[in-house]
Amino acid sequence: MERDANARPMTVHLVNPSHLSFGVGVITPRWLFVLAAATPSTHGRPQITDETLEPLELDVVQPGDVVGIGIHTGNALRGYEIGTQARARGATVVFGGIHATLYPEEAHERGGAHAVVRGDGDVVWPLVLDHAVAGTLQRTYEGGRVDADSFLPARWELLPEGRYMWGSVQTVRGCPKHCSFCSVWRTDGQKPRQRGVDGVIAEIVELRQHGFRFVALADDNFYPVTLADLAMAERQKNADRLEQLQTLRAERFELMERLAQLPSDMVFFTQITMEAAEDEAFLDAMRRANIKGALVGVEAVTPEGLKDVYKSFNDVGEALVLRLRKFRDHGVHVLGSFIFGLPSDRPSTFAATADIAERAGVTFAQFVMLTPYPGTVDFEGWEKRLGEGAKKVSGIPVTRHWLIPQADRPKVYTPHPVMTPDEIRAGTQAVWDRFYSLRRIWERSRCTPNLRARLAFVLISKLYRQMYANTGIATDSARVNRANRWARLIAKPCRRLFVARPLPALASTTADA
Ligand code: B12
Ligand code: SF4
Repeated sequence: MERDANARPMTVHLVNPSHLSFGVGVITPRWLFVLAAATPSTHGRPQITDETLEPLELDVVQPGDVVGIGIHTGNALRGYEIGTQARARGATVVFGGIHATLYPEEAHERGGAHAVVRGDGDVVWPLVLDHAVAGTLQRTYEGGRVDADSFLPARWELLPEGRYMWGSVQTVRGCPKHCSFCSVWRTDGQKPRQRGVDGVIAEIVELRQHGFRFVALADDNFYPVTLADLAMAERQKNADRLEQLQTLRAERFELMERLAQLPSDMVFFTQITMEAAEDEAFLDAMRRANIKGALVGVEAVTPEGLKDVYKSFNDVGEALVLRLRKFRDHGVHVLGSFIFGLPSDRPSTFAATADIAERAGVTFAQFVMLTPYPGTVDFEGWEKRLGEGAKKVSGIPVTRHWLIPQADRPKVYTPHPVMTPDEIRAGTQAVWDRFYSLRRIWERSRCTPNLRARLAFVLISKLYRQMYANTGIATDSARVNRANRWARLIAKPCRRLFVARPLPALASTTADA
């Protein structure tokens, strides 16, 4: 049905669901501000709600409004709750994001969706809004994988004042690897879609103008072309491929040169494979560019563990320690990401992993429990194995674990050959406790230049642990609530450590400076 021309103008709401709100957010959820940029001005100023800050006030949603909800697997259930409530208030509900891309029907069945956008929203969103106004909405839209040239810059002027610690700018989407637990290479593709340098720099300059000194480069893999890839193309005498790879690599260096020209108080963080340790020129360019930290997917510290996850390009043992130290030697701090619960893990794996993390000098670490995420090779095998016999919790089969109410949701899903779920959970918790003990944090804080920075380091380490470990691993709700309260309390003072004086007059960098 077409909208009545005399009706009040509709409002476009964009909602990032979360069942936990911390008052302050660590990283800006980029999709909100990209979709805002894709919203034509004829539809007014989009209303943005990030529930990691505060829950959505439903009263703001009026009949005839459009509510766009972006979901990943972990927040899908809360997203469905919002969608159902918004639809009951007479709004048009549209879902998007990785989870809706994988399960569009679920958003219809459980989330009150009028429409679902699969894939990237940058190009297709204006069409969806036009159809919503005209009353001609389709059930599903294929946003596809848009070219890097079509990635929209985020509308940072819509950021709420003083709520986030880090800005986020994506420089490349997609990853050439094929890890078994990861959906990126299947949904975003294995061909790196690398954004032009000017667009990336313009966004970062804008964020610095607003007082953001810390920016997460929200990339899947900041090192999409390895030296081994170049050597292989040369060996195969594949001139086209070689040229393509060389261009991508050259653009990475160009980006880093431009980052290096920005105010020296800026700090960047990215995600990268440990292969970059082979490439000293790249690491040196990262240091000059103030890319001071990177999440490195270590995943496992044994050859069997790496085989489990199809990640044989990683190292183990002493070679692994040396590789990780290489980053640190080049001024790039590592946030090591480790997985527990792999089939080859044994009770001794927990301590062995903690040892390696410490010896390798990683500055931060996260220890996640193997979770079969939809869209991954692991998920498909697991779902098939369990079949109709999958155990049910609250009437929901564990193969749809994201639909189990948060309070009853188990923390471990993949059956393990020798450990019980409780053993895996307790082992993982113990490693978090060990790595983030005050004594160890204090030792690690030596990497900072002065006492003030050391204290800041301690605070941030504690916040990280509360936000990501206790709220995600603990099964007892008292512990989760305590962690949530703690995180709320320390998040505000932590934010102050990240912001800088706004520089409204900051100019962009130039290619030939
Ligand atoms: C940066 C990042 C992070 C950062 C920052 C998160 C943040 N606050 O933004 C950090 C490191 C904190 C993080 C944490 C985690 N992440 Co993460 N993250 C990413 C990453 C690399 C980029 C996200 C991003 O900013 N993209 C840029 C925006 C513009 O793209 P987008 O979000 O996809 O949105 C586009 C479309 O999806 C669509 N769209 C999105 N929403 C909507 C809504 C509507 C209405 C419409 C029309 C369209 C639409 O349009 C957008 C523009 O094209 C993605 C991978 C990826 N390539 O997206 C993983 C990814 C989202 N993360 C993932 C995971 C698993 C996690 C963790 C659970 C990891 C962990 N074990 O701890 C946590 C969860 C934290 C949490 N509770 O949210 C998975 C999600 C898989 C899944 N099925 O849910 C992804 C896909 C990576 C992967 N390995 O598979 N992550
Ligand atoms: S885990 Fe990292 S390296 Fe592996 S496919 Fe995903 S993004 Fe690429």
